[in-house]
Amino acid sequence: MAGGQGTRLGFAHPKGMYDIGLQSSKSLFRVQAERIRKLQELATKQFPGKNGIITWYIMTSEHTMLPTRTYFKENNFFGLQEENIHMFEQGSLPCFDFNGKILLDQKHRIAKAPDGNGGLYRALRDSGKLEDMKFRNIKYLHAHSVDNILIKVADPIFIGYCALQKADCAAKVVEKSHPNEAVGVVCMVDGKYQVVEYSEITQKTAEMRNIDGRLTFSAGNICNHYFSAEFLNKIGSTYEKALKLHVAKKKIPFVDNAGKRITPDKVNGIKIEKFVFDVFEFSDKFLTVEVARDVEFSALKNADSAGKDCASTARKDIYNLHRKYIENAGGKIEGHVEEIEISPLLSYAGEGLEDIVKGNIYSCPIHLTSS
Ligand code: UD2
Repeated sequence: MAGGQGTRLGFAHPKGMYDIGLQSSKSLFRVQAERIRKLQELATKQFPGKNGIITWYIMTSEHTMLPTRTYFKENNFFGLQEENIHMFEQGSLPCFDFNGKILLDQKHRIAKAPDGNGGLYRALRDSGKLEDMKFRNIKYLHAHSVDNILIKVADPIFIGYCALQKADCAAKVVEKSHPNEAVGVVCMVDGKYQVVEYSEITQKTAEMRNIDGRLTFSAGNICNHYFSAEFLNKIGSTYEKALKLHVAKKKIPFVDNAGKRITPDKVNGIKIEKFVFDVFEFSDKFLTVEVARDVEFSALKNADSAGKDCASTARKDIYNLHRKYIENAGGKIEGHVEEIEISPLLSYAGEGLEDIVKGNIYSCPIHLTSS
């Protein structure tokens, strides 16, 4: 899911193009592409004679489609086969002021915004991707936000577990760190699995704790989901129309009555969004899988000035995880821990490092590459 506008980050290009400042200067898209390459290689090794192909469907929006496409082309699809990368565009919805009037972006154009990451289902259907999945005999899918630097793209363990359990839909969660963390919570509402988003939960509910002191609603959603292709088809044909619409109050540039374009400095209107997790309630077999935050979740949402969910925290989380990978494989790191990077082309999730690092003593910066 790469159709968001990335306003909090303040980056003028699609977020996937962002370089968080690793030694390799790899962008989020490149890191993800290389994880897919490595996984294909591991799959092919594991099942000789079979062609381990992972199809990558990338949802973009009106503003991110062209630059994303150009970026991939210019980078030669990061070594993946172009035919296995499919970009498709999500829809958009009009923006309103607080009196319900549609805002104008230009005198001749209404203000519109992407229809939220829940636009995924309609866009998959209308762009023919559901058909493509059938054609390719794809049965299982992994969907994730573009901005998690630790994302285990197409995680074979998650997908395999969900498939074995015959789940039609699943969510990875991490334990929510504090009541106001900007993650939804997976829970049951009136007997149905749902996510109550961070922007919609009441403070009182967010703060509820069990006797042991842990948050009552602690299953933090990390925008990391599994779907069976069958379920996506069911959503596309039946339930998509029933998806809830959510309201987000935002600063929306508009043309005023005098024809002047205004960029407001405070919230002035409403964007309407669908949320990707709103299909959970239509699932017949829904699973949540709790994962370790330090291994799987570090989101890039803000500029560094925010001090959280930003490039410097993303880098730090990569350094810590890759330090563990080296130590678990029998390597030692002396001195200050910083700037440790292992190329995804060398290791997808810490595997296969023993032969390279065992018995070695490293000091930072460390950059392990595949050649
Ligand atoms: C999302 C989750 C939240 C939590 C958090 C963790 C939703 C609705 N909320 O909140 O519960 O898991 O992530 O970091 O999933 N996107 C599109 N099209 C759109 C809007 C967003 O593709 O119209 C993509 C966006 O590019 C990103 C992902 O969806 O990859 C999440 O969007 P966000 O960053 O706006 O979501 P956030 O952080 O509010």
